[in-house]
Amino acid sequence: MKNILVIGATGQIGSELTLKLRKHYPNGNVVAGYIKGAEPKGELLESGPSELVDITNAEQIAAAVEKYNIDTIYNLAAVLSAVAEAKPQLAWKIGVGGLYNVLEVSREKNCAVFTPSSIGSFGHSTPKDGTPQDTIQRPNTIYGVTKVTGELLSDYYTKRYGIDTRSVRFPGLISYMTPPGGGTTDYAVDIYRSAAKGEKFYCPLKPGTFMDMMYMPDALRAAIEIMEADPQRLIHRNSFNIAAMSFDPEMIAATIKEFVPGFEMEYKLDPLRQAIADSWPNSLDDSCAREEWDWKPEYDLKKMTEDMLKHLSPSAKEDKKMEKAICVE
Ligand code: AKB
Repeated sequence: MKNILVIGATGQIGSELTLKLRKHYPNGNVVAGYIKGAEPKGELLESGPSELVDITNAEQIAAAVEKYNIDTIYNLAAVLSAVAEAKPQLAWKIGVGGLYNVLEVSREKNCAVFTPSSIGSFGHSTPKDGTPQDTIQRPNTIYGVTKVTGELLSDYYTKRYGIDTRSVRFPGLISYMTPPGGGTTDYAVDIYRSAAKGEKFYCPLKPGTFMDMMYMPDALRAAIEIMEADPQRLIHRNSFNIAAMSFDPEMIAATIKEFVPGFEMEYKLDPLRQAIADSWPNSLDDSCAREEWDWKPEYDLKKMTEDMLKHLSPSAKEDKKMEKAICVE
């Protein structure tokens, strides 16, 4: 039996991962940890327990772990890259102080811990193409600094205290259920929302800005598979490069046009996001994840585009409303 606490359960990853974990471990408790102002709603609220768990409050984490006999914590609390530049102190408090609280509770209560890292953990001095698993990590964003610190701190707790910590470096994540907030890669979500509404998209990044991206179903699978991986096979832990596709704004726009021929995009650059994107790799080499725990993505740009547009189309939204109406009758 698995008892899991998801911290940050109402965010872009958490809202989908919590539901997937509940289906994946039907005999366990998967607790949705949320903060004030971001309470779970709908299926997330109804399909399992939820608890107020602010990652900056170690007592709240410990109380939830105790109450539900938690053995695994998914730590998804983070301030994403662009917002973190406006609030560096908060980014550190949540990204590093919060992780420290999670690791300390896990040391006391013997929990396994998953904390995502990011392509943002790299910087200008990192090889840009086919970025290796083990390479230079000197990011110049506070988000990146918190991610590298998190990788090192997690590895330290494994070596020093035997805590089972594991992680993947997520690319930009693309999903339709819950919008992301404050990231540099978020344009690749916003573009689909504009296309589905028949609106022109104003792209904040310039042509030729390549970054790794991944569709949410692959990201969720990665988060579960890494935690289920045979520890004997793991040479690395914090954190594994994972990749699915790399594209620039021109490529995603062209792929959308295959499905929405009238789609239009214009460039309206955001200098902060451009500077961050320029410091990140173009594409990661994920061969260690493939070798050590059989990582393999299922979605490429075309398959993801088709699925995103299907779910965001006005008719899909109407179908969902109908389903809800039928459920409450
Ligand atoms: C961001 O853009 O900040 C995130 C990330 C790549 O970690 N999506």
